[in-house]
Amino acid sequence: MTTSAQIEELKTLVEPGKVLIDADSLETYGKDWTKQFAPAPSAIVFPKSTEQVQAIVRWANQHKIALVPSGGRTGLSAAAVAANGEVVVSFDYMNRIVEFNEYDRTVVCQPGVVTKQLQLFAEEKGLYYPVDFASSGSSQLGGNIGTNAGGIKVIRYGMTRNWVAGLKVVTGTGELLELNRDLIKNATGYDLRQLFIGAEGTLGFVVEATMRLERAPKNLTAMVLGTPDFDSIMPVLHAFQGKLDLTAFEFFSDRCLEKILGRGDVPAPFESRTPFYALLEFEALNEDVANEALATFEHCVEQGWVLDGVMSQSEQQLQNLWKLREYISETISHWTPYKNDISVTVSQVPAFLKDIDDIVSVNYPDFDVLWYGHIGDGNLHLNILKPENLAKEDFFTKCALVNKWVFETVEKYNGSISAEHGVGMTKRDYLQYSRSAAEIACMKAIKAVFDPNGIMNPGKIFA
Ligand code: S2G
Ligand code: ZN
Repeated sequence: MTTSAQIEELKTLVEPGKVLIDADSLETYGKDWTKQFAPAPSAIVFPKSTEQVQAIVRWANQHKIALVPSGGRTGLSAAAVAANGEVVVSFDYMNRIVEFNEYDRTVVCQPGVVTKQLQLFAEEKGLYYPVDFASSGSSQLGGNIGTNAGGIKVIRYGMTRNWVAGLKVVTGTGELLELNRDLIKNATGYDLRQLFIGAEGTLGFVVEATMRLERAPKNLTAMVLGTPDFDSIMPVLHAFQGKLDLTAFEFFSDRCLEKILGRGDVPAPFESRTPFYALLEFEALNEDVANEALATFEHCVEQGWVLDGVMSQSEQQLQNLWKLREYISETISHWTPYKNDISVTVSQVPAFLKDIDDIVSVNYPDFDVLWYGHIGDGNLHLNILKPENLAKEDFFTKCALVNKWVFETVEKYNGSISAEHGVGMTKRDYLQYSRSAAEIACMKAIKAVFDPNGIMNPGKIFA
């Protein structure tokens, strides 16, 4: 635990009032969206500059005090949870968009810039920041980079790492590294920038990021298609991918739709109900593209892969169709769900999902299993709602077994135990299901290079 003398010293490194130790602040800033770990930091510090971050890291090295980076606190792997007396470094006051480069189509941002803030800034410039997900209204770029956030547009635009042109990080020794210098081409050895993206703050803290922007998509149009079973979704994906340049291909089960319609604020996509739904999106650049989409829809109906469907005819309808998918996570959070975020190669998705569905339904037939996710990039979100009559502890004990079955199945399919939410604390004990011992040894060697005293978000990714 940090001593009061050390806290007093910490206060001298930042502006007045930028170190908090009251119970509410410790509770609020010591956690993220996971619920398994009790937040217990010793202090929250709010730097306003790179120099202050460097001073904090040097102070932490001197006293061997662990630091936990904190952004929007929307993480789902407990990577931003401080459960062991660490000092939380919040980037809330490093939240400026510093510079826009029209010709480079890049924006220099501080880590505390909210994802939605960058998206809106890009729109004002007639451009587009294409990494999007349900929590973009409160997540921060520093956390998006730390997790290598993915979301709903990965099938066309890739993950956060595809959009980082340059990165300034403060390493675990307090050194400032300026990585890649915003260059498009730079063949001068290891691309160290990529090491810090997805490292969950365990190698260093992002203090500035130059983000690339894309041309704005035109006339985005969505379709929701009802399918008779899960296996029909992949031929639908294949059919549409062969004809259209998709910007998204998502799926969700009818149980998810049931929960969404129960909200009362989102209209059903169409009259009928089907076991599964695909939501796809494309740019209807002209009449031909829209007709191609309709022809492909007809083909899928003829093949029996699709039973019903709708295409958005307006921006409002586009938004309403997206709400069916984007509201799922927040809506079902009321049932304290067991959550998992896994991925396999797209071709293996049907067999993989069937294996897991069979295991869970055989062992726990009364479990309410909800499937949804970014099936176009092989990323599935398995959620199990806690049965009313089952105590939370008993439910999560049973779900620990589900975890084991899920990760054993992931290993069998050479998949990832964490597709986009990161490892944090929730999955650090299962890393071996997706990474070899040799890989883990290399990661630990890299950690030792950048954080020799092990003060940068310790206990995340690996214990
Ligand atoms: C999604 C959000 C978090 C979750 O909706 O795509 O990544 O798993 C998720 O509910
Ligand atoms: Zn997701």
